Amino acid sequence: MTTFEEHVLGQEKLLEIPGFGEARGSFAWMMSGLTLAARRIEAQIRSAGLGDVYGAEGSENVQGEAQQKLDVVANDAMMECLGSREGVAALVSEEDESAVVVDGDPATGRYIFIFDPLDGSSNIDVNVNVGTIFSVHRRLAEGGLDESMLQAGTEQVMGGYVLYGPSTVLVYTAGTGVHGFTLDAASGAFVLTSEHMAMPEQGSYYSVNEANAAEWPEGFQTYVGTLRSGGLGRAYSSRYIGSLVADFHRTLLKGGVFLYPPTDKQPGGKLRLLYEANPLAFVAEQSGGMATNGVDRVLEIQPEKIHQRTAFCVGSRREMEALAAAVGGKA
Ligand code: P6P
Repeated sequence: MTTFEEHVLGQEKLLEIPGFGEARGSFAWMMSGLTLAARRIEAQIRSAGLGDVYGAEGSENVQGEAQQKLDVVANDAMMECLGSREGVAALVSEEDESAVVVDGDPATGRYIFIFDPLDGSSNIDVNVNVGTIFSVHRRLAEGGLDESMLQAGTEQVMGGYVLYGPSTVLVYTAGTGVHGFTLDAASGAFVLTSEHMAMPEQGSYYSVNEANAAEWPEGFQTYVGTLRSGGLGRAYSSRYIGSLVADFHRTLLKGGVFLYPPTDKQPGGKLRLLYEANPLAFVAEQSGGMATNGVDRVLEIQPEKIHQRTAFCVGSRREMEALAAAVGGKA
C-alpha cells in the first residue's frame, strides 16, 4: 500500500525538487496538507444532507457567483491545512480576491498553492460529483510573489485534482506521469491505485454545453458537427455533467474531448486559467493528451491576473488534432 505522501516523497527524490534536497520529506509533508484538507472536505460532502451545509451561503465570491456553504467550508479547510505547512509562501483561491501570503521569506516560503477548493459546487444540492483542483508553483528567486503566482502552466511543479464521487480519488502529476489514488475510508489514507495513467489516443465521448452552440465561433460548430456525424471514424455519445473535474476525469480514463469554447457572453472563456485549466492541462499532457484554448497550448498562456479566464479544450490526441484543424489552432 503506497500512500500519496509516500509517492510524493519518491517524486521529490526523483525530481530533486529544489529547496528540500537536504531535508528529505519536507515537500511531501507540505503536500500532506492537501490530503488532510481533502479528507475534511470529503467528510462534509458525505454528510451534507444531514447538516445545514447544503444551499447558498448568502454571499458572493470574487467571481460574483453565489457561494455555496460547502464552497466556504472547502476554502476554509484548504486555507487552514495548507496555511500551517512549512514551505508554503502563498495561497491563491478561486474564492478569495487576492492571494493570502503565508511566509514571505524566500528562504522558507518556497511554494505557491493555487486552487479551486470546490469546483462544480452548484451541483452539490443535487448530489452530483464535485472536485478540488490544485496547482503548485515554485516561488521565483527573482521578483516578488505576484510574479511567482503568474507563471505559465509549463512551470508548474505539480497539478491535479480530488474528485468526490462514489469513491474519492486524487489524481496528480509532478511531471513524471499521472498517478491516481483512492481514499481508503478505514485508514483515511489516499492509496495508490493507478500509476502512469494514459489517456486513450481516441475516445467515443464529447463533452460540451450544447445550449451555447449558437454562440460558439463557427469552427467549433463545424467540429462538433463532425463528431456527431461520425467524421472521426466512429460514433460519439455526448456526456456533460457540468462539473469540470468529473467531465475531465472521464476524459482522462475513457478518452474523447471536453470543450468550453468562447461564447458571445464570455468571449475570453468561462473557466479559470490558473486553478482549473493549467492543472488539468498538465495532467492531460502528462497522460498523452492535449489541452488548448482552441488555438494555443494552455500551458504556454502567460497569465496576467490570478482570476483570468480562458476557453478550455482538453482530450485525446485524435480529437484535439481534429479540433486544431477545424479552428485553426496549433496541434
Ligand atoms: P456551464 C461549474 O460551475 C463550472 O465552473 C465547471 O465545473 C463546469 O465545467 C462549468 O462551470 C459548467 O458551466 O456554463 O456549462 O453551466
